[in-house]
Amino acid sequence: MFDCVALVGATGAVGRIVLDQLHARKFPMRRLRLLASARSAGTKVRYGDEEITVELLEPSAFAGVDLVIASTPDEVSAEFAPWAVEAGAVVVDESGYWRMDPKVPLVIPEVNPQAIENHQGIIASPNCSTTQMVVALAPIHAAVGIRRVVVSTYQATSGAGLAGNVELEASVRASLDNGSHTPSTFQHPIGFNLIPQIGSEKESGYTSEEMKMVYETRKILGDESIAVCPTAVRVPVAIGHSESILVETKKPITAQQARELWDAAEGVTVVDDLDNHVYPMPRDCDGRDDVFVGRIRQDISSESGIAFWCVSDNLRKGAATNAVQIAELLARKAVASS
Ligand code: 2RA
Repeated sequence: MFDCVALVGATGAVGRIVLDQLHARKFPMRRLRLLASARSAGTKVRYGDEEITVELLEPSAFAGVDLVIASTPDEVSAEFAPWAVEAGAVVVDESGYWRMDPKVPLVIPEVNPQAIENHQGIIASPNCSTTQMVVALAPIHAAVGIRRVVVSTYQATSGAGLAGNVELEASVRASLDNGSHTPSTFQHPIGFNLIPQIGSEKESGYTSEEMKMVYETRKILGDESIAVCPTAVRVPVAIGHSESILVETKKPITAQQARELWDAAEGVTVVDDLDNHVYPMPRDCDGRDDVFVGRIRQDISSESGIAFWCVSDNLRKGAATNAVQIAELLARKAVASS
């Protein structure tokens, strides 16, 4: 049982779901505090039957806090996480700032829970597009080894926060009314459109979002030899990232064997009956915590590969749920060592 947990970023799209999850999963804590920038400090936020007033995020705010769960932009995390660690708290961080720091474990509880053992105060939760892919890849990698992954993403507008969904709605309405809407969150109008750019150019023509899928996948699976070729695309869907994934394996594997591995895997639900038009779709995965796989088939273009379709609620398993599950691992570890 934690004496005091602080949630940083409680008023954002992910923070709201972290609050719901802490309550729904009866997270073991005596007190919850909410911290945010001056813009949100003073706001009242509902937590179950309580109303909690958001306090200002400043160094002294972490006195007496055991655990921090944070969903903030990278630059905010860069500043506040050291304050929290200095005050003796453990930080579960959803931003991108700490993920590739060699001293920071990057954790998906179903995949590499053991990595939390080596934390030095900060534990990072992966990017949403990486998390769902790696949950699906992990059982295949453990069984037959993965050589290469080719992935195209279809990412929901909520990946860009509440502003992304406001912009989706405004853009769709403007298109229907034959009007125009000037985008501010995305590079182009997102209504009735697809935008093959998420993030900024990072290296060799790949974006920052795409390179996260390369580096984070290798770190979580603990295998620097895995080759990943990603294309990240923003689509006019509010919630639920989808991914078309082709995996080249070291040893051959049949579609049936892959299906059996996923059936047995924690956190994965197989939804796969093409004859009856059954496969995962964002509408059906919205509000659910699992990673859904379907359209499972052998790669007809190579000797050893599997192609599949993977969908998950980007705000849940892609962010809030994964962070709360990491916090639950820490809670179990604290009980085991007391
Ligand atoms: C996005 N992956 O969808 C990002 C959010 N972390 O924009």
